Amino acid sequence: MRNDGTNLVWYKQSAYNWNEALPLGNGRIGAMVFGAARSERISLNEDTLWSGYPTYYGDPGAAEIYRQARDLALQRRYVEAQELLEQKFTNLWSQAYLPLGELRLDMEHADAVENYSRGLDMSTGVHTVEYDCGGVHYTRECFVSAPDQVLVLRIAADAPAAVSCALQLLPSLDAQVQYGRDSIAIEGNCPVNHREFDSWNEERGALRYGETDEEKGVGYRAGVYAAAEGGNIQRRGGLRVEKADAVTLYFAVRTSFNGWDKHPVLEGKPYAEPCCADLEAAAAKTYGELKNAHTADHAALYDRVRLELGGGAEKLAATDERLYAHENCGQDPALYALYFNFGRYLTIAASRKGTQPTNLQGIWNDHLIPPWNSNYTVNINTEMNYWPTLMVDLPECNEPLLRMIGELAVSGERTARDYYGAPGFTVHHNTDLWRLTTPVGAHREGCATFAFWPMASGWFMRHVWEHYEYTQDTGWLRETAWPILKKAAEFYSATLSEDTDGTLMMAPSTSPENCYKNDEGRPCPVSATAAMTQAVIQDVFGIVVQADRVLGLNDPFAAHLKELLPRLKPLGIGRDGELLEWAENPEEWEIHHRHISHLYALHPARLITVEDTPALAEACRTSLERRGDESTGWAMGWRINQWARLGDGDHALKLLDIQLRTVDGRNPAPSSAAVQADAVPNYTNEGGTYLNLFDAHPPFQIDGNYGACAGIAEMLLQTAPDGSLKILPALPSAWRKGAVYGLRARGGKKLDIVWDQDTGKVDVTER
Ligand code: FUC
Repeated sequence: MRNDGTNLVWYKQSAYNWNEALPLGNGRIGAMVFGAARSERISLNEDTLWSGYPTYYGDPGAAEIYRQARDLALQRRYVEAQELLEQKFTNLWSQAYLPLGELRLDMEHADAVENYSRGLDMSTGVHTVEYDCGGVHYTRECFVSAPDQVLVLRIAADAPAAVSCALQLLPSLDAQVQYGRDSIAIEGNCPVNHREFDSWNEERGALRYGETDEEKGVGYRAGVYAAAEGGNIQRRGGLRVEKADAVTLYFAVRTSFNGWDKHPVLEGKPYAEPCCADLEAAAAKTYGELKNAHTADHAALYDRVRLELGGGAEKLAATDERLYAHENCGQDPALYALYFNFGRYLTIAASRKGTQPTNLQGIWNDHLIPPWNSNYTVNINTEMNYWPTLMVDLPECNEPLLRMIGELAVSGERTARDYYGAPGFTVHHNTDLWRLTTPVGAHREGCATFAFWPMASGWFMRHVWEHYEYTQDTGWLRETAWPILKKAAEFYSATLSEDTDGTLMMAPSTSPENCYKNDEGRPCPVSATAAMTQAVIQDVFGIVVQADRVLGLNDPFAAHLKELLPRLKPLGIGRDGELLEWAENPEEWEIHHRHISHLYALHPARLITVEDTPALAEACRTSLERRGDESTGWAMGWRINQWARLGDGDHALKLLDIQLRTVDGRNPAPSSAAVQADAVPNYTNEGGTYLNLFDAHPPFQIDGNYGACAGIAEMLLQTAPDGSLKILPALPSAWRKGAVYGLRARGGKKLDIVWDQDTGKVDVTER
């Protein structure tokens, strides 16, 4: 394992729990490697292994309810609007992302081992476990190959006939297990997460395995095949490898998933044969061939960007020791580069062309009933997952998100029509493999806070537009993006209402998950409009106008939006100088709320900038100060980006430092507000980082990893709305000397930046 302090995540002990295991993936197959010398556990996932099948939770009366709620909101009768929306507008919850199973390996050697280490080399995507036992040096390498679509694990020893082990493939779901002479397979169908109103566990649902084909979920087959060099393999419970010189295991999985709108059984894809074919094709190659193909494919993406922040011998220490030392105020600038690289690594491992986009846990989940269903929460989380993608030059990894947006533009058409009587399409705050677009909440009291929010379709247009901005692919903009952009704008232009002052707004609105204190002293999320709603709409209209100009279309609809733009209700400033979050200026119910959605215009959009709208930028700063720094994992990730946009690198770094604090409660000299490992889902403001560098909401949620990675990129390079580059716009004073190679700017530029704050020298090379 090559260790330069920025590419290797490594430890001197095996993982104590799942949040210490290390992630591998090829976008589709996910693996968490625990790495124990004697008893290896590898927890397995496949990105289309979700509960359910295509379902539409329609409600023919919903559009009328929306109109009534709108009229109430326009009259500022918010409590009545909220009750109406919650009781009559919300519907059932999303389906869930499911675990596949576990590969177990028991080595037949003594318990006591020496010189143990395990590590993930992010530059190769290979996980290695090494140790000595009984005078023999053992090496175990594991990777998940994109070119060969298999997980490969090889156990080797420096003495002949030293590898004896037992092997099991354990399903997480109800499945049939089949044993061959040197293989094990599991086959089954996913359950359906049965949803109903008024059930005590309506959000989590009840997993049910279907009896008939109609009732069954995604079919799958996963298999492991073992090839021993020397020795032999026998069937004993699982498989037993005896006295081999080395053994290579191949793992493959395929599912029947055939698209969001196809029943996975009645219209499913074949999967058993393809799974066997993957195994056969891989087993026909040598280990060296598989590993070379994998590392070449991985490095071609990973090597595009490099960040250097200096550092000395401290960077060679084990990752957990570095995290603890950092938290205890040690200096380890290379730790930021390691964490930045981890974000890039996770993009490559979890989002590849043709796969599903990353969900709340990327592609790694071992819970049968995962927190928040491990779904796509699209009022921040999914979007955040894709913030770094284009900046760190991985446009091909953006494809799964763009494809999902295209699919939502189809599934969300019905929701726009049935729930709003509007054209175009809309997406509320949750979606899943089946491209749910209807509001969830299932009539639960208070659910409007998150469920009434038809703005995700608008937010996604920022991702569509940025894909064009970074790639400059006008063909794609014309053929693929333009119809979607237009459709999103159609929905918002049709749902605008005129306020008493003549301005246009979308009523009612909520500001994701936040509430204000109403006149009765109770929390209320509903308002006539919200800063985020207004900013999203302004952004979408502006994007369509710009796209029309780039494509030279002179589309009359774009001209119509151009006329609407100056009539939209402008963003306002509140009594304390903060950016106004709702239509009026009520007191926040939770002043330190994790969401900072009202600052959408500053980031991710670029409607507010320090240069062009200084008063609003100042209001954003005040809002951030009022909200505070301490928050859940992703919420701190977002704050890093916001502070970077404000040009305050020191504050951005402060946030990064808080995000890097450990949450396992085992820091030998804790100076942080530590929370328990395996914490149950909660909304505390005690986010941070697990020892495997995964972001802790807590619980584990991957968005914070991506958010912080993007935040670091934003500290180093931004593009102003007029296209000019901002080099090192938020460089922290502590990063005296450094370099970043290969970051992308809008307009398709690729830059190398080398700086020295002591001499004031900055070299910029455009590639
Ligand atoms: C949103 C956030 C929560 C959590 C959940 C998955 O509801 O407000 O903090 O991240 O998504």
